[in-house]
Amino acid sequence: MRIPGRNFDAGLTTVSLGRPQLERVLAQHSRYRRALEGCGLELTTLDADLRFPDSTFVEDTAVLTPRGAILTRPGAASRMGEVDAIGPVVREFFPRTLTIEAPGTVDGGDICEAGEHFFIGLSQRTSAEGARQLAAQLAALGYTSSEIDVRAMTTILHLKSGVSFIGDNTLVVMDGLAERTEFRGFDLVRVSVEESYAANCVRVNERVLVAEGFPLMMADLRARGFDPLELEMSEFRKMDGGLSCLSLRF
Ligand code: CIR
Repeated sequence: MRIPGRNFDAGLTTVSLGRPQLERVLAQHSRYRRALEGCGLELTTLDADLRFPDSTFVEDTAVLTPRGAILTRPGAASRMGEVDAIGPVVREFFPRTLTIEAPGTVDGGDICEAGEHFFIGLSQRTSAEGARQLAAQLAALGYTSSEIDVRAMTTILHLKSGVSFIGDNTLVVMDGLAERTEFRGFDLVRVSVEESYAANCVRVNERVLVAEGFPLMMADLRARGFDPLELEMSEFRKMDGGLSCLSLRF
C-alpha cells in the first residue's frame, strides 16, 4: 500500500462527489490497513509520493500472480511514473517481473484474476495493445485470459469497478455487465445499479472486504456464506477509487 499524499485531491476524477477531506482520507486508509492486518496479511506500506497524487491507488501499477509479476504501463499520462516508483518494491518480492511496453497501456484495475483465468478489461486506460501484451505474458506464466470490452460503459473507470472474483467460483457483478457470456459458469452475485459501487470488493482469506453502505449486496453475500467486512470508502470514491485499488495483494 502507499499512504495518500496531502495533494490527494489533485488526482484524476470523473465524478462530482465533492473534494476529499484529507483527514478522512488518512483515517479511512488507516482503517483499511488495519483490516488487511486483521485478515492475517503482512503489509508493506510506502511513504506518500507527492509527485503522483493518484499513487495511493497502487493496484493500477502491477499485476501480481503466484507465478510472477507484471509491471503495468498506466493509461493516464499523469500516472505513468508511478510504475518506476513501485517497481523496485515489487521486484523484492517477485524475482520474475515482466513489463508492459509502449505503446501498450494497462491499468491493474482492469485485470480481474479468477483462479487460473484472467479477465482483461479494455477501457479508457487499458488499450488493445496493452491487453495483447498482458495476455501473452499471462500465457507464458501458464494462465488463460479473455478480454472484456467496457469502453462503452461510461459509469465505470475500470473493469474491476464492475466485477470482482471472491473465490468459490463466485463473481460479484454489477447490472449491465452480468449478462456477458464470458461470465457463464460462475456463480454471480448481481449488484443493482443503485449499489454498483459495491461491485468492487476483495476476498482476503476468510473475509470479503466491501464498501460500507450497500445493504442488499451485504445481505446477499451473507446468505451465500461469505463473511463481509465493511470499510468506509467515501473519500476514495470521490477520486474514482474502489476498494481493490488501494492495495496490491499476493
Ligand atoms: C485514477 O483516475 O486513475 C484514480 N483517480 C483512481 C484509480 C482507481 N483505481 C482502481 O480502481 N483500480
